[in-house]
Amino acid sequence: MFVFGTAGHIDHGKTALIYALTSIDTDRLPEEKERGMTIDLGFAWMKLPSGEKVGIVDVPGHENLIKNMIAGATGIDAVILVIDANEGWMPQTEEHFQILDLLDIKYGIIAITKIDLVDQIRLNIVEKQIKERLKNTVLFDAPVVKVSTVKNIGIDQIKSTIQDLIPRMKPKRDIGKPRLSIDRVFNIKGSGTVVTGTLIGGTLHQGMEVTIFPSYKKTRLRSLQTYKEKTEIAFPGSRAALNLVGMEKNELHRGDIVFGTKQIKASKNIDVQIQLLSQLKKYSLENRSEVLFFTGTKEILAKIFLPETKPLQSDETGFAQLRFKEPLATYLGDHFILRIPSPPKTIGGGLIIDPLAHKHHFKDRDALHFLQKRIKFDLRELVLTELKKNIFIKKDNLLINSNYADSEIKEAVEQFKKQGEIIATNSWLIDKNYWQEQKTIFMNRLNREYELYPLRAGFPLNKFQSYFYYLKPEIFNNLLDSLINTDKISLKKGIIFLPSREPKISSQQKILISKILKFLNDNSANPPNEKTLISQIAGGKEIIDFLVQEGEIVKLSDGILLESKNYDIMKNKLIDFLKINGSISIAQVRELLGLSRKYIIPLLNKLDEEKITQRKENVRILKAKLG
Ligand SMILES: Nc1nc2c(ncn2[C@@H]2O[C@H](COP(=O)(O)OP(=O)(O)OP(=O)(O)O)[C@@H](O)[C@H]2O)c(=O)[nH]1
Ligand SMILES: [Mg+2]
Repeated sequence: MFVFGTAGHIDHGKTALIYALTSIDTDRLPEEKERGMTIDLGFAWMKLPSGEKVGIVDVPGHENLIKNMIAGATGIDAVILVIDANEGWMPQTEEHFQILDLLDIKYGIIAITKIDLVDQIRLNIVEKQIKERLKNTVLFDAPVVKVSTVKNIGIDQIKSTIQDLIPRMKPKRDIGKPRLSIDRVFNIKGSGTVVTGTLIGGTLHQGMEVTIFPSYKKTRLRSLQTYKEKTEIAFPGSRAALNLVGMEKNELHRGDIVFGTKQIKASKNIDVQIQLLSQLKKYSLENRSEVLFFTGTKEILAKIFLPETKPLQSDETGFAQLRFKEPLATYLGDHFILRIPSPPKTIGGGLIIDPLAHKHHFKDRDALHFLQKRIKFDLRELVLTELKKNIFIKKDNLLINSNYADSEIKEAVEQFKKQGEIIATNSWLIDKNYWQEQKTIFMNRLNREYELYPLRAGFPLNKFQSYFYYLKPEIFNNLLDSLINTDKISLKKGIIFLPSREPKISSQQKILISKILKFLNDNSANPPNEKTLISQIAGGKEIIDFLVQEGEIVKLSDGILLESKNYDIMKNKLIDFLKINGSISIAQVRELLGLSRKYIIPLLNKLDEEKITQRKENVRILKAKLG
């Protein structure tokens, strides 16, 4: 499926040639008829001798209508460059030619028209002139066909030349990401709203759900046509007309995009490489200047940010960030054209290198290195730079706005994973250096905790979860696993510790520990509170904290301390009671445990806190499902 586009100066016979080839008059507007010139894009198609169909986009030649020409030229595979034998190479022949070059249209046919009006000598001169201009360009070897639509000369030859060209052309790829930049919107009585465009990136089929950008409205394809024929499926590279369910004409515009993919990402900043035209006179592209940006069928104002303060000169190539007032959904590798409004002229074009760029000023040299690495469009390099930029990214989002298939991206990622260059969790990909950094931060934090609390064996996991608040839980858990699996840390009962770490307890402290435990044991019916205990045992505070941490003692509200085994005994008695009786009152607790009232409330509160019991009016019932 290929689309050819016309190009050339006003009145050189583009529309007449397309009519001669296809019997379709692409000048359909009344104003076009009246003025005898093409104003907006025209669309036709033809069947080649082989039976294959090709689409044709006819563009206007008038210098004020260049923006329509650009919209028409963006989706084409090959050009029919039309040159009037009488007039030869004219200003818009040149401008169109430059635009085609910037859009990287590699294939074409040169049609010298109106040969009925010139003699052989003139024809030779024009042909020589054209060849001269095409030297060192991709179209130098393009076939030249001399035609007259009036005398029906060369028309069949154009057809056979198109036929011959096709096997040499590279078809548009199907990467499973269909998108169609809208070039026309109209209403068909009885059917509703129809949009047309050149489909790229994937197939569209009848009944499929699509999303319109920038409105993000979802709609369904009621029906599709390619080359005026109803079809169930449209392939990349074909001209397609889409009948959209439930969309009004005024909700859709040229420049909007129909996406067949579910996920659309857009940005107000894109990073690009700009190529300024070599023929620019007295023009340089200043930092922070405003230009007209064209991509797909979209036209929008862009503000330019250059890495250097000095402007970009004619014929120079340079990186830049472009900023827009509204987000654009472009893809890595998409082409664009730049123009200035006054005096109106095309100044250059280029390639999109980062369609989802962060706002930056190139002050950070990394931004420039990033672009330098990507300009080769090597997928492996793109994967690595993308990850480095994002640090971590959802697997499905890696290079989502690119002209690569998911399977190609996955394959590159797999290789890097094997080499340890990329860290992957279930749904995330993480930059290797960043991952290493996080591990170091984790270990430093842990060591710091030991410095602050040398007596503690370890530290609660949730403390670390809050240190790493900026990591997605899935990533944090993977970090943890990775540290555990490499024996850097241990995790037991929600406590993180260094495997090598023994609590540093002096013999002095050991004496204190047994003193405290004995005290608690002796006073189990009348447990002390923390304050009294500390006042009786010098240096007790640190030891009590340590024992609580170690789970040797339990601290109730009001600072009441119980030996853990004592607490467990009471807890089990209560549970057994509740299993049989369903509920327990305070008086029943006192009877069951032989505890005085002042301990009962804190004890029950602790059990509530542990989600073993819960309060119901004046009694406690079991909350936990206990086997
Ligand atoms: N004598 C002669 N006249 C031609 C030939 N082809 C086109 N013309 C005339 O040239 C004029 C312009 O032709 P179009 O086909 O409208 O030119 P165009 O390139 O489409 O013009 P724009 O779309 O406005 O850029 C018309 O009056 C045509 O009849 C030809 O082969 N011989
Ligand atoms: Mg025309």
